[in-house]
Amino acid sequence: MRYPHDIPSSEITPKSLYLSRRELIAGTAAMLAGTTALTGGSAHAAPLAAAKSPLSTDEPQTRRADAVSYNNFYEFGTDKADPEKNAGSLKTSPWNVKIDGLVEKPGTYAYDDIVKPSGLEERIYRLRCVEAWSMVIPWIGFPLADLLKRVEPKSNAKFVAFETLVRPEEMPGQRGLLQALPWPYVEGLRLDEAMHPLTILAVGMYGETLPNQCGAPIRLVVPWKYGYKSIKSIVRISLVEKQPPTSWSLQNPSEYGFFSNVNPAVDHPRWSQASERRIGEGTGLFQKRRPTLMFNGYAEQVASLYTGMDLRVNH
Ligand SMILES: Nc1nc2c(c(=O)[nH]1)N[C@H]1C(S)=C(S)[C@@H](COP(=O)(O)O)O[C@H]1N2
Ligand SMILES: [Mo]
Repeated sequence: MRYPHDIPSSEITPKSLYLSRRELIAGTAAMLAGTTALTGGSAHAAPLAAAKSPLSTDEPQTRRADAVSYNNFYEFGTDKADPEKNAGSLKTSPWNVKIDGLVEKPGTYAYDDIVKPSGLEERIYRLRCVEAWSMVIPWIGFPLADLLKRVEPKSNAKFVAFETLVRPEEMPGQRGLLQALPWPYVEGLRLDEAMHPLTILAVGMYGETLPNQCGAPIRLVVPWKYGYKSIKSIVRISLVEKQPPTSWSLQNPSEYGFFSNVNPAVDHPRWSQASERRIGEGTGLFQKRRPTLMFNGYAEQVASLYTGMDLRVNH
């Protein structure tokens, strides 16, 4: 069978069509209620203050309404509209993250103990999905390196493994017979990638805490890699010696490599990765495509991590 990830973007309903429909509905509902529409499984979205980071892109931002209604979060269903519909059931408080493996200070850390010691920053980053769409999102978070330094990786730690929550009672995509992925959703980075200043743990976007469908309460954002590396709703971070398994390469090893760096020269086996459509930019016949940039435009900052590697082999 085919999952949404297997479908080239040309086959996917133009976002603009269904978005205009649902915004019409949301807008009408809000008008009737006399309130502003702040929708989206985000019952608990609260304002979040953050300093502006100079590491941001100055490209125009994707509209919030688009960023919170067109999501990949298979724990809540495989359709782009499913996470917004279904993620309201996720309980994000209390939230603990287990940090274990090759660290001097392993433990189960409460959300506040992880987030509070770091100053939050707003970082406007591009997120580029392997399905060849992209968005520009004002994330709020802090460098993953800050957290890793606090738990003191041992010298034999070479990779960082991440895990998402497994809670079928709250995650409809984890129930039933036909499941899109093995759970938990897992991802990994090489330690130097994890320590890179562009790699952040995000706890908010658009000046508020993360809506559930975007990975509340804490998710990874690695802007030079395809979107699936940016694992959501993290409950475990392990420092390990060997390259850890990752969900998409478990599901389809021939199509998804470990590194997953955005690379216009390496096609997905069934479609090109040379160009992308920016969500919200032109619609239908007027849909624009823009050329995809090596490392999603972050080559200057990250290319040196891969010196001497053949990025076609290590894709
Ligand atoms: N736990 C979990 N994390 C996940 C996913 C998922 O299905 N489950 N999907 C990934 C994919 S394929 C993409 S493109 C991004 C999408 O992030 P967004 O919905 O905030 O745009 O989340 C990634 N993180
Ligand atoms: Mo994706």
